[in-house]
Order: sequence, then structure tokens, then C-alpha cells
Amino acid sequence: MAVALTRQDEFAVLTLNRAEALNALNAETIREISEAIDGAARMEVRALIITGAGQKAFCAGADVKEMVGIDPIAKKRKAELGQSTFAKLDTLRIPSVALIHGYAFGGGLELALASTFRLGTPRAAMALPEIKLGLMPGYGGTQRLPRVVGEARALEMIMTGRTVRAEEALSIGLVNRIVGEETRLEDAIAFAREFSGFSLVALSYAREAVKRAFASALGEGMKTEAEISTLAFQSNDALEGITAFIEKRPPNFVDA
Ligand code: CO8
Repeated sequence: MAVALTRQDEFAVLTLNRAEALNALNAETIREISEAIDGAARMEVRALIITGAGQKAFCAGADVKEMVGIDPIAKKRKAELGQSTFAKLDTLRIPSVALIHGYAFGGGLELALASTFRLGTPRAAMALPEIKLGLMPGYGGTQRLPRVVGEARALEMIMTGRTVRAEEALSIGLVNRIVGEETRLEDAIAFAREFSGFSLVALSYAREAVKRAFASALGEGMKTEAEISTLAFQSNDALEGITAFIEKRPPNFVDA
């Protein structure tokens, strides 16, 4: 199983379970995340905590190796499936907490952005590095990141692919708190207990109201992202970027 769903006290814990691939999101993982979110909704728990197996990564993003040779229609379907899975998380009745240790890159950061809260350990490293592969974010990053950190910072992260570490992430609001490296799960549970005793009805309405403050048709933005990222995906540079990653060499982009 690529994803494990367990219960810890009154909380559900979703663990991405592909440590050997830094918990990269292949099709199976996305499907199992979706099933685990449904499972958490049925568990009568007070919050969902999302974490990654292994010491190195929360999640290193979409599985780059699965992107080789897929056509634009399949690519768009992939982007929409990721988007709809993350939207399910975003609209889940119980709040969610992404517990970021190590890398949260690409789709991994987009998963965290679809969560209600983000906690980072001192070794957390966050980036949307798609540009380095000749791609752009496709699981909601272009729409959710500016809502969290503002347009200029989002553009900087998306256009440079730069890695933001824990202290900076805290200072720009990308994570809510920094938690202990070794005590991260206990710390996340303690954080969740700060709101988990309150009415879920009131919590849901409050979340909904805050979302409305930024609701300039997120769905429309998602459609645009799926379309534009499909165009980016068809470029020679995308093929070169992905191939170079797999061949472990620097890419040679030609602007086409
Ligand atoms: N996909 C597939 N495999 C991966 C990925 C990934 N994203 N990241 C790491 N791995 C694999 C490596 O290939 C390696 O496997 P192997 O041992 O078989 O070669 C193993 O995990 C360990 O990785 P590294 O040896 O590279 O570990 P390092 O500690 O040296 O480096 C990094 C860690 C910096 C995280 C590095 O692995 C890296 O740069 N990974 C790629 C990160 C990335 O570019 N993520 C963005 C992907 S694109 C994306 O998320 C777009 C989302 C929208 C998609 C839209 C629909 C298609």
C-alpha cells in the first residue's frame, strides 16, 4: 500500500508510504490518498494529520518517472485527478494538518497547501521546482500558493524553483508553526488539540467564511492551470527536463 490510514487517539493519520521514492505521488498513491480521505471522513475523528514515511521527505512531488511518454490528454486527466483529490482534502469537513519534515516539493507542497494547516520541522524544505523540469505546477500550486503567501512570493517560488526552509516558511506564513524533528507527530497532535474540542459545525463555517475572502473562482483558476500546464507539458523542454532528471544530468533547455 502506498498510503496508510491509522487512528491515533481522536485523530486520523494518513501516511504516504513510498519512502524509497521520497513518497512521490504516482497514480496509485493519488488514488489511495483519495480513498484515505474518504476513510478519514467516515472515522469520526476530529482532524486528519498527513505525514510521510522515512526521514527524508514529506513528499517529493508528482512521480517524474510516470510522466515519460504520456500524451497531453492523459496529462490533463492526471492533473485533474490530482486537483480533484486535493480539492476533496480542501473541502473535507474535519480540518487537516500537513506535517512537513524534509522535502515537500512540487505536488508534495501542493498537497500541503490543500490542507487546512501546515507544520514544518527544522529540516523542512519546501519548493515548487517544476520550472527546473521545464514544467509548471499542476496540482493547484498556482492557485493556492498566492492565496497563502501572496502573489510576489508565490511568483518567486514558482519562477525560480527556489527552496524555502523552515524559518523562512514560518516568516511568510507558509507553515503555521515549527515543530520538533523527533517529536513531530506528538507536536502535530498537540496542535490539533488546540481546536479539536470545538464544534465541527462552527469550525467548518469559519473555514468556509475565511475561504470566501479569497474565493475569486478557484475552480476557474484550476481549469486554467490544467489547460496551461498541459501546454507546458507538451514542450520539448519538458521532455528534456524529465529525461535529464531520470538520467541524473543537468537539462539542456532550448526554449521550445
Ligand atoms: N518522482 C519520482 N522519483 C523521485 C522523485 C519524484 N518526484 N523524487 C525523488 N525520486 C526518487 C529518485 O529518483 C531516487 O530514486 P533512485 O534511487 O531509484 O534513483 C529516490 O527517489 C531518492 O531521490 P534522490 O536520490 O534524488 O534523493 P536526493 O536526496 O539526492 O534528492 C530531491 C532529493 C532534491 C528531492 C530530488 O530527489 C529531487 O529533486 N526530486 C524531484 C523533485 C521534483 O522535481 N518534484 C516536482 C515533480 S513535478 C510535480 O510535482 C508537478 C505536480 C503536478 C503534476 C501535474 C500532472 C502530471
